[in-house]
Formats: sequence, structure tokens, C-alpha cells
Amino acid sequence: MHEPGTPRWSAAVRAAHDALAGDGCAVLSGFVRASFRDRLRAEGEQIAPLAHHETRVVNVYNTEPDPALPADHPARVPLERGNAFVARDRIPVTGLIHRLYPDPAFRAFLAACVGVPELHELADPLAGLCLNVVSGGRSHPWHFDTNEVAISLLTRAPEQGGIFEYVPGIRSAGAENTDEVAAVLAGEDAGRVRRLRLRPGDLQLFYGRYSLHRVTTVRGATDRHTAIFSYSGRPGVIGSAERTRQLFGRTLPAHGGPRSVRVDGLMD
Ligand SMILES: O=C(O)CCC(=O)C(=O)O
Ligand SMILES: [Fe+2]
Repeated sequence: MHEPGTPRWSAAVRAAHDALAGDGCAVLSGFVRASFRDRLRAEGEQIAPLAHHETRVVNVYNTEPDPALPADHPARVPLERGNAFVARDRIPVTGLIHRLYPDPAFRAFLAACVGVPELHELADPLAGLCLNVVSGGRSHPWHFDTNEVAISLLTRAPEQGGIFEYVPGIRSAGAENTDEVAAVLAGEDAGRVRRLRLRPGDLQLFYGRYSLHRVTTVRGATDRHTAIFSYSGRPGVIGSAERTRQLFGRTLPAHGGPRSVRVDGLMD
């Protein structure tokens, strides 16, 4: 990562770029060296109690469904969102994930993998970097992300369950494809669903805005932890006050400003 332009750097970038282009997802196995994995897990365990827990019934777009929509529209399918986020301002700046998030070499590497000139940290003091905590009996249900690209790093694996499932490219900037989304929600399109059992230290790059995805129910006493790194091609991105309150249970003065802009006209 710190040797841009070298043959190994270029090969790693090419592999991730090809996987993203083909499957909407790239996994860099063992991105975090084995000697750092205990510390990575322990740092996550230390902050996990600071997560905002608020189980809510949501839909796949995280919107208030329009009552005029037909009953079988995917926006009308209720899902229980049971994951909890630790916000950036609760993550010590000395922690590994907080050092990685703004790191210029990390961002340049990711930008090259994604194929964009630059990736900026979000200006959002809560949402740019989070720890996603999924406890036993809970899941992070089917959804689309606001961001085009999601970068995540598993820091603690559950004993059972907690599988990352996704359907690559089920919608595009021009088409919601609600029939197929409804079929996946109804469990009728299992053949299209891909499954990833991530290991601690694996870095995942993922086109979450266009690929329907979820984390299945975690089983056992070990909560599943992932660091979620959010970037944008534009500087200055801040989440809306309403969405921020849903995710973190609070807002900061920064969230009072103008609404963030989406790259398309899709529901969310
Ligand atoms: O924790 C994960 O592996 C996925 C999280 C996710 O999809 C999200 O935060 O939007
Ligand atoms: Fe997501």
C-alpha cells in the first residue's frame, strides 16, 4: 500500500479493480497482518459498548414508504435493523482503524482500486468511520448503501452466522429493478445471492449502492464487528440530520447544514 506504482502495488490494484468490475465486490484477504489482528479485535471490543442500539423496522431503501405504492413493492416490506454503530467521534484517534481511515496511502490505494482520481474522507464527524456491531440474535437486514462504494474490515468474527450476502448490480443508477429486489426479499431468488464468510483482517470493497446486501443473523455469544470506512469522490459530504439521528441517536452542529447530494435519483 505504501509503495504506489511498484509491480506488487499495481497487481493488487488490478486484482481488486477486476473483481469490482466483475462482481461488484473485492476481498483483500489478510489485508491486516496476523501480528496486528489481536490488537484490531481488542480495540473494537473496547469501543463496542459505545454503539448506539436502536432496533428499528425499516425498509430496504431506509425510507418512509409511500402509502400509494402497491403492497408487494419492496419499499413496503418491513425489515428489522438490529445492528448498532459506534460513531467516529467515539473511536480513539490512536486506534488502528482511526489511523487507517484518513491515511493518504490507504485512500490513494483504494481510489486506484475503485478507478477514481481521489477519495475524500467524509466531512461528517460521526458517519465517516464507524464500527458496525451485530450481536447474537441480531442481523443487518437487506439494504442499499447511500455511498457508491463501501470499504469494510472485519475486526471480529462471530461463532456462527453473520454471513455477508449480496446480489451484485441488482439495480443501476437508471433502474430500481423492484421486481427482482422483491424476489430476493421474499427468499425466491436464492440462486442469485452470493455469500462471503469474511475472516478478521479481510478488507472488502463493495458497490453497495447498486448491490442489495445484508449480514445474516449472528449466532452465539461473540458479536460480529466491522470497521466501515466511508469516502466520497467529493470533499465536504455530510449526512442529513434525520438519517444521522436514526443511525447514531444524536446529531452535531455540522448536521444542520444543507442536505448531502446523491449521485443519482434512486430511492433512499
Ligand atoms: O458490516 C458489514 O459487513 C456490512 C455493513 C453494511 O452493509 C453497512 O454498514 O452498510
Ligand atoms: Fe451496507
